[in-house]
Amino acid sequence: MKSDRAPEYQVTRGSGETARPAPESEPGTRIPDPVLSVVVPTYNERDSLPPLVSRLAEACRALAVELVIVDDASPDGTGLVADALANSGSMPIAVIHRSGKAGLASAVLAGAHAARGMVISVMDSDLSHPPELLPALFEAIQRGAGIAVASRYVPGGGVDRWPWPRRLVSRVATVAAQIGLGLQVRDPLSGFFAVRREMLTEGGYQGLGYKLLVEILARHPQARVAEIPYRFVDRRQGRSKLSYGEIWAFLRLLVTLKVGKLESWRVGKLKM
Ligand SMILES: Nc1nc2c(ncn2[C@@H]2O[C@H](COP(=O)(O)OP(=O)(O)OP(=O)(O)O)[C@@H](O)[C@H]2O)c(=O)[nH]1
Ligand SMILES: [Mg+2]
Repeated sequence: MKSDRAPEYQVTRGSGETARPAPESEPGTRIPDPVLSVVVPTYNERDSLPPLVSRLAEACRALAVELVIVDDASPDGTGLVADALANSGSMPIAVIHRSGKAGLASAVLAGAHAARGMVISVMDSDLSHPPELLPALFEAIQRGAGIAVASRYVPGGGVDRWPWPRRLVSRVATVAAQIGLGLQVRDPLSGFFAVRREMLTEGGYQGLGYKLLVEILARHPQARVAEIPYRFVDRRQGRSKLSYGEIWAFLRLLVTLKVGKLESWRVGKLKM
């Protein structure tokens, strides 16, 4: 799916928009626009979303942050839970309701278009990604990194409670992306990262499957990448949405990006 056509969705912004005073604001002053937008795609994550929001609000107390939840009409009612959280006022939350399951990468791109922060962080809603790392990702961008990756595969990082076949698939896919696209990054398949907003709203993304970071890295080979270690925790609630279809989408994405890379190299040579 090409993601630069106008997405069909409905955005609701909860009362939390005005409920929490921003850090350093005078009592009674208007909450400033968020500097960090955290985009969280959800599909059947009813039980993990409330604890994620509490941990995220606590971890980001010192930042002007908004949460953008992108729900694809989850049959378990996650969208209603998201609306209730937005109206609870615990933090600024926007909820995007799409009409059906359309994939994680396209959900992130839809969230980025609705986000108002100058920095966008992306994370899963199943508590595999610790929200306590968000300030460090944000700071890495503030210090000049183009892309800040929460990385399982740098010293200090790792994966908890994954069976060996899952570890193997992750490692093989990582090496395929590194060799196939010439990426130096140790964890190019991470689903937990931060970038400047323009990097996600510039248009032309394939938005295929799960691995949006691979596409961002391939499109921005000159970007300075900071990798920050974290331990991925396997989900305890809900079920994985990773399917053979997603693996197939990943392979298609790699081939598309590789062909695009060869094409731009060929065009560059012809011009010389
Ligand atoms: N909006 C939306 N969210 C999705 C879609 N597919 C997956 N997600 C969300 O994307 C995140 C990652 O999906 P997961 O199923 O956790 O994938 P995973 O982390 O590779 O697999 P496990 O953690 O092992 O279950 C979760 O927050 C999902 O709810 C989708 O089609 N649309
Ligand atoms: Mg997960």
